Amino acid sequence: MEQALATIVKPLPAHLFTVHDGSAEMRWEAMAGQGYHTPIDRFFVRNHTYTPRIDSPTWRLRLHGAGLRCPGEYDYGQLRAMPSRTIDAAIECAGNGRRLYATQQHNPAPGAQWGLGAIGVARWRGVPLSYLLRHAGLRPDAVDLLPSGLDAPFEDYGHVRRPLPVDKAMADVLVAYEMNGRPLPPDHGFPVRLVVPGWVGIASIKWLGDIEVATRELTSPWNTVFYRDVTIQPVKSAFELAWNARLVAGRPHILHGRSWSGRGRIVRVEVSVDGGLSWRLAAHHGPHLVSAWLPWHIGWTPRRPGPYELMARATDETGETQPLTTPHHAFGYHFDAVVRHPVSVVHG
Ligand SMILES: Nc1nc2c(c(=O)[nH]1)N[C@H]1C(S)=C(S)[C@@H](COP(=O)(O)O)O[C@H]1N2
Ligand SMILES: [Mo]
Repeated sequence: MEQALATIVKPLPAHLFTVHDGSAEMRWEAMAGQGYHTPIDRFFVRNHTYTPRIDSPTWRLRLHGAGLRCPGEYDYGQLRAMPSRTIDAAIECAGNGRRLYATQQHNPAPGAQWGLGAIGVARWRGVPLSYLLRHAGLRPDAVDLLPSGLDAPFEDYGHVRRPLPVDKAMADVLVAYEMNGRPLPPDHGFPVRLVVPGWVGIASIKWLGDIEVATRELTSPWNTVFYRDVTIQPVKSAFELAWNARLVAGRPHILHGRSWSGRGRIVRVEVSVDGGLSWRLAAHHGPHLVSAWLPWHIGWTPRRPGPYELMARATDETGETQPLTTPHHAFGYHFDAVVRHPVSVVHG
């Protein structure tokens, strides 16, 4: 539990999480048998420094900059009294799957060696950012926002902050204060975070303290040094199984998984149990939401014991399909290739 003391507040039991430096990845087997949403006790945490403890009665959200006619401050009660919206949306780190550049493409990328567990889907409730911006008198010549976090500055780069174009801000971004029906937990941004559907996780600034609204394009180290040229999350899939899971030969199994894309709904998922020689369509179940994931399943009765590689390949509504290999990325972002998930089939 020492690492939890250092950076993350919630418990990080080894059957739910793998810890990387100050961050914690969900184990995919922890989604087996769960409902549509990722429970908070297993939702991944990505912190640049550590989870701050913020006191909601004294907290304020400051809106300022040349793009607003009525800059000002909002307290927690004011935000909670405004019209709210609820959305089911994924938050996924741009570096999710980074380890696979090394293990599957023999070309490691530096950074936290996430497997596929740096994603979660939650039910978020809060104030539409569009409502708040109109309330603060958004000017027609506003171009970019700069939402900034209240966590400790990261190295010499200052507070975690990343420009957000006004068009996206007005489209579907939420200033969220609830996650899965409860106040945001400290690790996920209490009292308030942004939820930016479909975009790289860094856009969803936690522990929101202020938003500058500018009439020119803005930059920060989080779009010039880190997470440069990554915006919308590509299509990916995962099995709800442990890495190297053991399955008994000669018995019917139902393989469960989920697929998602920042570009839109998933329309097709194919599964191969023979290293990609043949593919079968998986069956869909559960909601089919634009900013979240599609749960699916497929039957499999492995006949012979031995090592196998399970593969799942999804296609989204824009026609984008997961490739078998993906171009290398120096920072290890956007690993979207079909993942070869090893399992061992054992005698019953
Ligand atoms: N203020 C602040 N916001 C932040 C971060 C951070 O370290 N500080 N990490 C970002 C990154 S890189 C990701 S992937 C998501 C992770 O959200 P989660 O920890 O709630 O899963 O939060 C983003 N928002
Ligand atoms: Mo991230």
